[in-house]
Amino acid sequence: MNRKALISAIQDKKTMLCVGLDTDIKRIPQFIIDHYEDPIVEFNRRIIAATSDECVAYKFNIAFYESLGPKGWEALERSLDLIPDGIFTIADAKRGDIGNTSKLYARTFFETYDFDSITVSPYMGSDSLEPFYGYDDKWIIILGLTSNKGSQDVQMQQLKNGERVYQETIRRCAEYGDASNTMFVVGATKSEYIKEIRDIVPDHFFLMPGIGKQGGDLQSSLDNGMTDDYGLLINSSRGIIYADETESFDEGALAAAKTLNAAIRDHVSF
Ligand code: OMP
Repeated sequence: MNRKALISAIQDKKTMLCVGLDTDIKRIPQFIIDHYEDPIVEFNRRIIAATSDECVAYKFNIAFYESLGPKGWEALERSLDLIPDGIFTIADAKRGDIGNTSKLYARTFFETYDFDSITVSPYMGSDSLEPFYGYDDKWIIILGLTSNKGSQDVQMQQLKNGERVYQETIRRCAEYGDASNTMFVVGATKSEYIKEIRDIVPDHFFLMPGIGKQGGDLQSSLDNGMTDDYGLLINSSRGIIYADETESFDEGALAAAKTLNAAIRDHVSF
């Protein structure tokens, strides 16, 4: 999906919500486990059917699928096929390796599986990300300032030039591609830093996880991160897909998505 289509989807649906399909076999209601051959696919099918009018993106955290071995990869493929056209898809795989290996990661998620985007770690530098750029209308989502506590350990460290590691990382990585094929992960739990990151990369989309279970602040994330083109994908995973763990979990997910969208629309005019 290209940038224009993504922006149009946000405008049409009046939301920048991304639903995270972090589908944990241990949290799937028992009746799904008992009655369906592939409980992950059935759970995702119901969540997608309930929420697809309420979001512009789905993010598959690959760990939840690959941890199940071949059945997990099959469930990933079948679930990806269930995403309606016009919705942006993210392989949250956080890959990155020497170029020769990254080429294969790119092939996995952009060819074997037809995702619109992949999350990548910038730690190994430009040659590790370069192979992901060889595709039309595909996106690279680079870890910028992550939502977790451990982001202090390296990302927040100060360099000799006075910049923090995450600032230097974002500045450099912005040069590998451009705002039509590159996004940055910026945690919603880091709202005090979002404005300065926005100053470094005024046009790039940010993928913002951390709303909901991690305690990120929606209002300040929107206030500090939005651009004239919206510029944000706001992710919520557990807060939506496990909002209700009963048999009517899909209705619970829809209600949670609507609540989040109402909060977004309170602050954004589409
Ligand atoms: P919830 O906390 O359940 O909404 O899930 C957050 C999702 O975003 C998980 O799939 C995380 O792996 C992912 N994530 C973060 O939580 N923090 C980050 O800094 C980056 C990501 C990510 O790249 O998506």
